[in-house]
Amino acid sequence: MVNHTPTSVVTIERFIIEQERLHPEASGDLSNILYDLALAAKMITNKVRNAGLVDILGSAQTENVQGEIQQKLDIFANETIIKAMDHTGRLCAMASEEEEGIVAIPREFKTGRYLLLFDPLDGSSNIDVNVPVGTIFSVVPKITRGRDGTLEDLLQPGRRQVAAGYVIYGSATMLVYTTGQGAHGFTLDPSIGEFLLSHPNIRIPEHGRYLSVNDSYAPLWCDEVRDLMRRYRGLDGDHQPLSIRYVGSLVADFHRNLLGGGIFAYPRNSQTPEGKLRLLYEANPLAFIVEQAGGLASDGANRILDVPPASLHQRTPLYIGSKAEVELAERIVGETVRT
Ligand code: P6P
Repeated sequence: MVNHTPTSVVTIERFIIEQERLHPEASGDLSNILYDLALAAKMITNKVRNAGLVDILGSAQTENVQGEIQQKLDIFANETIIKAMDHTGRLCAMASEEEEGIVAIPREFKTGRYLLLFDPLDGSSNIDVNVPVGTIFSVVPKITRGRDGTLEDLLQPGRRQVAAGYVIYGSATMLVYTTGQGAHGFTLDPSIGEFLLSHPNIRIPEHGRYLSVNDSYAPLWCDEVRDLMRRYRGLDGDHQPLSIRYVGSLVADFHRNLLGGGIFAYPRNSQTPEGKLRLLYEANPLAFIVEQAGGLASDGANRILDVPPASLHQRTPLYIGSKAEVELAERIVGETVRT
């Protein structure tokens, strides 16, 4: 007989408060940013779930409706986060994958001493085939004077993040975040509308099980990257072959590897010489989380969290996950990048 009674019910709000108590000097602003993000995640969850339904209803006009829904979903998620965050007095600016420039705090609202950078709905093209998608967020402190956040405040290396996390809208909705005291996962219980602690102190296995990479780019990779992928597959006779798992949704691939051990690789290639994924609101937040879980994140030569940003939507190659596999990538690929 399986006992379904939860051992202990810890809501994300209670967990955040307990984490805050570890820092008597804390003002509570960062905690409130996390609460507000959890609220936005619940609102986006609701819309993402419905989109699937409407999609079926809208199958007569598959192309238009689907296109609009995808665009609506991206825009809905973007607007939901902005509206949840812009009036709280905790932020002095935001940056979004959906917005070209800085998202300023309206003049009528107080500003605070943090900035939020986010990808509101990564992988939204997967919605119409019911593949998990995700929201990714990063929080950095204001380092300039004056009311408003500036580009200088936003362009800080990942090491300066004070919080980071993601929401995965999968078979369940989960929120995983860190404030530098470990990485913790919460699962949304839709019956009560609460995120409950389900994965405290996540640790990523040192050696991976999975390899997440889009092989179709192999002809565009340099020889060193192809050599690295052969080693991940055990074709060099020295390494245990990794199982291939590639969903094509960064948050879904990252989350599986975080819990089960593995490496997600999106190398630079001749079509995307800077890489595809974004440094500030995709690689940096996931790198903060994976390092807190005992893993690593690299661009092939430098740790992601040390890369100095030059622009808001800067792209980067990304090798992220279990320590052993990222270190192998740096050994094999790093020389090319450095020379
Ligand atoms: P490719 C989705 O479009 C995304 O930004 C990430 O979520 C995902 O990991 C990647 O692109 C997939 O890219 O080139 O393999 O289709």
